[in-house]
Amino acid sequence: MKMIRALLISCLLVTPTLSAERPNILFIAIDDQNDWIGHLGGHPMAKTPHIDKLAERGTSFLNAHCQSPLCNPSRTSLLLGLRPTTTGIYGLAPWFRTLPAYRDHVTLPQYFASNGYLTAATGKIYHLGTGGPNAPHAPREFERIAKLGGVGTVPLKKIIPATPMGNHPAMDWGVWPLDNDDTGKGDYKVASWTIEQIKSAPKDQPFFIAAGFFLPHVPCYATQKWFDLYPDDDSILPKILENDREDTPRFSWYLHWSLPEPRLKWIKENNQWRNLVRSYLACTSFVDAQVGRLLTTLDEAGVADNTIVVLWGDHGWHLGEKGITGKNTLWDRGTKVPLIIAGPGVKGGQRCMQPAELLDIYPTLIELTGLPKRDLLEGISLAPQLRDASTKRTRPAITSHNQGNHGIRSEKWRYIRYADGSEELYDMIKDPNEWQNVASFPEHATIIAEHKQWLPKVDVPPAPQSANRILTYDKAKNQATWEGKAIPAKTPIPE
Ligand SMILES: [Ca+2]
Ligand SMILES: [Ca+2]
Repeated sequence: MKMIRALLISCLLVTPTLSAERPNILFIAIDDQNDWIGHLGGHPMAKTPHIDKLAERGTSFLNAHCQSPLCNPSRTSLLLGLRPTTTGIYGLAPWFRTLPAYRDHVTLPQYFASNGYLTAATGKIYHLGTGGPNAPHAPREFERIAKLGGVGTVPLKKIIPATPMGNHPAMDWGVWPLDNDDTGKGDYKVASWTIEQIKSAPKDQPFFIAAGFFLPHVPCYATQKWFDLYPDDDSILPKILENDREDTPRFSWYLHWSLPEPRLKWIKENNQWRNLVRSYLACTSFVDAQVGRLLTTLDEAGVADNTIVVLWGDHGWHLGEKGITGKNTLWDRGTKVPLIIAGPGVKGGQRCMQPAELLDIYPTLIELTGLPKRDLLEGISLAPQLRDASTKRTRPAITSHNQGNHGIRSEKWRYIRYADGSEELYDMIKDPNEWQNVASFPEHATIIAEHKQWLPKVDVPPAPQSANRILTYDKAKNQATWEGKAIPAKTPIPE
């Protein structure tokens, strides 16, 4: 009997981390958030004290990039652990569960649920919030969900003048609501529900709780107090180069050929540039405050030391740079995202300059929590960088926007190759704004050859039912097609 007890005790001692001892995960997504975050330095005036504090106690990746510069494909890639070039999901549709190959694919939260975690989510985690329709009897994306989020209260009519390409209702920004009350905003409610989930989480089970914030996605409305953080003059505008697109290929325009997001020309002519920039920054600061509410709750609930916090944005956003507003580009402004990881197993106060991908989050969380490894994930765990930020990563960050168009971002360079073979190359140390395309300089031939090796080997056409922001290219006919309509070769670029 004694021997059996001794055996039992020794078994217990070597048993891998018991489920209840595994760290919790707080998973925070911010929609359309570029690197205009205080410590990331994308905008010198950006005020995000709570996100910066999170970065201080964790590791922040200053060279992190999405796998696709658009909501649905970026989020699908992160949550499946697969590149858009593998799944063929490049547009706002389809919802991946409608494709037979991914109907039963175990997503990141499902993997944690199947390993003993309580999973809960609200707001925008998937492009369809907390998930879309699942196959009968298939597990949901999260066990507990609340359909909250989005912009929340909106004015009766748009604040800004009618915008080109159909005056889309989302193309709006400014001070709203006027009574300075934030509690009617979708993101405020997302934070409040998440706080309740953290407080009421069982003590004998680890949690994976996800909060998906909508702002600063358009329409970017914020109350006056967030605007007051920023000067109402032109010092707020990002630095741009006039005629910056003179040295970018015509094909670069095809990636955002015809969209409701206004071009810089319209923004300037309608005196909306400063308003848009301030609105975006005001929304960023408001969301930062909601992140702060969540972090305070971790402390108050006594779980901060045993919770891994991951904060990420799904892609960047242009606010006049390269003559446009919005997403759908392969430059840093369109691909670079905040990515911060803090908590057990992560060294604090680190800034990592190594290229990182949102795709890496899935394997990273598996490694940090000690769950069994999963095959077929295309990301690479960031755990080595979370211990020592200077640890080299051989693979650059790769972003794809529809089949054949890829951006390759290494520590020093950005290389872009479009489906028609046209190219861009930027020296990101000397030219961080990507103003001078040096792809045609003979001395860079070796650099281009090195980066070309990383173009995806698997690069499938759009999946069935693909729609919205789909670009295809017929090489034999040299014909590009945007959202089902052929783009005539010499037609002027839409303004
Ligand atoms: Ca987005
Ligand atoms: Ca240029």
